[in-house]
Amino acid sequence: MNDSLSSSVTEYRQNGFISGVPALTPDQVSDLRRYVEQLEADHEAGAGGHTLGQFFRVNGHVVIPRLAEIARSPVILDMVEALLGPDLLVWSVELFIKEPGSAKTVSWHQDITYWGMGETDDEVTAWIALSDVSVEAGCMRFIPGSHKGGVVAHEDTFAADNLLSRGQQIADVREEEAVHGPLRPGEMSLHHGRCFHASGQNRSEDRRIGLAIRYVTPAVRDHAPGRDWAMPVRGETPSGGWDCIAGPRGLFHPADLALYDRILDGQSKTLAAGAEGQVGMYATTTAS
Ligand SMILES: O=C(O)CCC(=O)C(=O)O
Repeated sequence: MNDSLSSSVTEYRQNGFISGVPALTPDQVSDLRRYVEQLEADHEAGAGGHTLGQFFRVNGHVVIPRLAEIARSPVILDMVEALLGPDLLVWSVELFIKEPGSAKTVSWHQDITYWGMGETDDEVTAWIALSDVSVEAGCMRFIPGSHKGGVVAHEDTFAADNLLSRGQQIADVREEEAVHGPLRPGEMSLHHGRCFHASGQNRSEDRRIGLAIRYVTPAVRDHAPGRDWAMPVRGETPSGGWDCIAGPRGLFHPADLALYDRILDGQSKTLAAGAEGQVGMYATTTAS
């Protein structure tokens, strides 16, 4: 591992996040943004009974080839491998979009609270900026070191302007310790599944667009309940635990849409078990 990678790993272990890591070139990022916005123009109604917003909300990599392809980018995988080891799978790909001037925010939360993965260290989110994600545009804020404790209590607020569909939030956060993670287009941050994080309103004049890729290792399924699905992207394909998927056959291919529904159904059951009967995390949300 080179020096810069190894100091990023040290920082991640200490703080539970790192920010400002190069992920996509200027050409790649403008190409990807154009692609996402063309999808919005051409396929807003979605497919297979789901809106495009639903596919953006969770598991977009199952039905949108381009999102699966980005999750296989060697530059991103090299960073993730340094954090999680050589065997990697993609659990979900999601878009977090805040329109200019919109009131949407994300409350303080820990990602893995409802994911049926226990308190694992073997999950990380790579969040890639497709626009200028400045403080003004509502970049993420993190509480350094918060991943070192367990999963804490969250309450569901179902607040209309919260991009998390149950509006789950941690009641007791020492906001004064928060660190902003602004990103230029093409940069990424990586955060641990137990790291407290949140984001504010987009007060800039451009859309604020982030692509979140959730990576896991085979070990996440060792003691996890129910079934779960993931797409192997590097190293050994697990022989058990995960239901492995290959990636989309084409944009909104009927077989992938059927798989999407099976995954949503299975994951909802896991979420229900992990959340003591509360479901609905994967309901379609509007991100404007
Ligand atoms: O985009 C945001 O502001 C929040 C994203 C987030 O919570 C996540 O990727 O886990």
